[in-house]
Amino acid sequence: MTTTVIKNGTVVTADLSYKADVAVENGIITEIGEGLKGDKELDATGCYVMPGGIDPHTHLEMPFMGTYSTDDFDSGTQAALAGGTTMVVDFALPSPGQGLLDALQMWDNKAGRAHCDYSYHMAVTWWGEQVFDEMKTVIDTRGITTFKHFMAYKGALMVNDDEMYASFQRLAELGGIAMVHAENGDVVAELSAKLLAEGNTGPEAHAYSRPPQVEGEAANRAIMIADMAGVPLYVVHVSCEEAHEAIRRARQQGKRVWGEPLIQHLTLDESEYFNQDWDHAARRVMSPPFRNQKHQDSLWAGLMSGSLSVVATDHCAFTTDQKRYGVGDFTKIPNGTGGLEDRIPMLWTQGVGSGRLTPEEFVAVTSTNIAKILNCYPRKGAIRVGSDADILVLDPEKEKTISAAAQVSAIDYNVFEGKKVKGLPRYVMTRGHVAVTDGTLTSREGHGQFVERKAGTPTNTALSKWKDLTAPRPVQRSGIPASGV
Ligand code: DUC
Ligand code: ZN
Ligand code: ZN
Ligand code: ZN
Repeated sequence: MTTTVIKNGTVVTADLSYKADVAVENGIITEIGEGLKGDKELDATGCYVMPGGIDPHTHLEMPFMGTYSTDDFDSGTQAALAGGTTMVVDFALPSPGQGLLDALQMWDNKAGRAHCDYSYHMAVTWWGEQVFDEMKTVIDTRGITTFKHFMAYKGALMVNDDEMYASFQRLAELGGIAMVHAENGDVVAELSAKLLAEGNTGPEAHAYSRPPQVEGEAANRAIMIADMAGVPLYVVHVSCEEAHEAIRRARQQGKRVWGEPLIQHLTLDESEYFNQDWDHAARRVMSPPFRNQKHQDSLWAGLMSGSLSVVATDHCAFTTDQKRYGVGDFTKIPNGTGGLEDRIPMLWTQGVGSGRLTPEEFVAVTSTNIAKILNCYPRKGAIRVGSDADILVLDPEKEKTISAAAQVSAIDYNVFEGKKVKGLPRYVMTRGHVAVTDGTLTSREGHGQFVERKAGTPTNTALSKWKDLTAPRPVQRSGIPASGV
């Protein structure tokens, strides 16, 4: 068996930093110490040796808003590795009426191309007895324990409060974790219709249609419903003070609630939508939209104080041509931005480089915290003997200017274009395989493996039988292509 030793670096974990070599054999970290020898040696002099990034929020080749997101498990996971991320967690998304297991089969077919390890969250896009039943199978036999609920995208992905409450209760008894996309979909639909009726058709109207209040309201509501159901809650893409404040308060009260800001919301603001050309603004249309400085400061404060736990990307990349589906009607601009390749360098530069985060805190919010939340620690998110050798060797002196021309992602622009970053991968290792050496990719299609996760202890055993909701409404789900949502 060949042993690879990463030599002369500083190991950084979420707890502490120390000088040591790291030996890897057969995809696993086998020894950490000084003066280790191997068949192959990687020089990490002057570098930090840390757990590879985990991005718990991606949408690869996702059917959405009449098209598919362009980065798939092939290009998306290469982009991840190029940027120091060694595991992604993608959302398996059933079309309304489609079973969970059926949707997972579709995701398995796509994910076979992954260059790095991956897991899934399951989306609950509709509610029915089949979903109730299959939740147990998904958790017990597939090792998927996290279920996301869209409180927005009315008429397509959105679930109502009674459906959400029922689903949360089911998760509580199965030891799962509820996740929410927190935006009040009813209010967004009203605001969007009003803006369009008044002739506001451009991408800047997208931001006006989703003010911070719609997010704050939904985050509060989800937290209260989760509390009543007794389920832990993970709030994705927290973009504003209103949602952060709700999470902060819940945590202070001892509720198991986590918040996930995105690198985009931390580093890009709403000026990207205003007085810009159509393409520039549309390329940055995502939900929630970018906010102002006050909200960005709140998110940074959350990371620094620990009230926000994880930095993700919501990587959902559409080309300019796809964005142009929304010319004349901002509600038809596919929502989503890229970030997989840039999360680590951007957060290192603007977080550690600015002194807001220590290197250890950086490791916590890019890798270790989410590995713990998702119950795959210390296989992932750790530099420990026995852990998977998913390793980022980061050179804090290496610099570049981000540019679409040089990116791995398959789209034709980059929302971070022109940003200078300092702190880039020298080596990236995925389960022992060296996938990046100084910007050169040597990853392999299909190398990625699915990471199963175990459920936690049930948090509420009171309600376990399927029950029809008392007042089922005819929910109109229109305009959904048969292939997706
Ligand atoms: N937001 C986006 O911008 N894209 C994908 C889904 C989402 O919630
Ligand atoms: Zn979302
Ligand atoms: Zn998302
Ligand atoms: Zn190899």
